[in-house]
Amino acid sequence: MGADNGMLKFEPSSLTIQTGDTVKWVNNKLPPHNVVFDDKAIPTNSKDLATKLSHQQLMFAPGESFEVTFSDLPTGDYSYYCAPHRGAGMAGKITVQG
Ligand SMILES: [Cu+2]
Repeated sequence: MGADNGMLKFEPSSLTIQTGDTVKWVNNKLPPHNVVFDDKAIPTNSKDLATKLSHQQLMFAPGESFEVTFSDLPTGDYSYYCAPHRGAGMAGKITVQG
C-alpha cells in the first residue's frame, strides 16, 4: 500500500486468486492506509461480507500488515479502496476464481 515512487496506489492494484487463498496487504509509503470493500462492488452486494473482508482500521506504521482469506464466498470481482485516499484513486480489485 503506497508505491515506492510515492504514488497513492495499491501494488498490484489487481490480483487473481483461487478460492481459499490468503491475501496479505502490507503498508509501505504515504500512510495511513486501509482496505474497504465496497458492498456495491462485490458479488451478491452483501454488506456483511464487505465488512468481514475490510480492514477499516487505519495502518500508520510502515510494514504493518493484515491478511484476508477468501474462502466460503462467491467467485467474482471484489473491488476495494483506501478510505483516506479514495479521492486520489487508491483502489484495487481481487478476482476470486473457483
Ligand atoms: Cu491510502
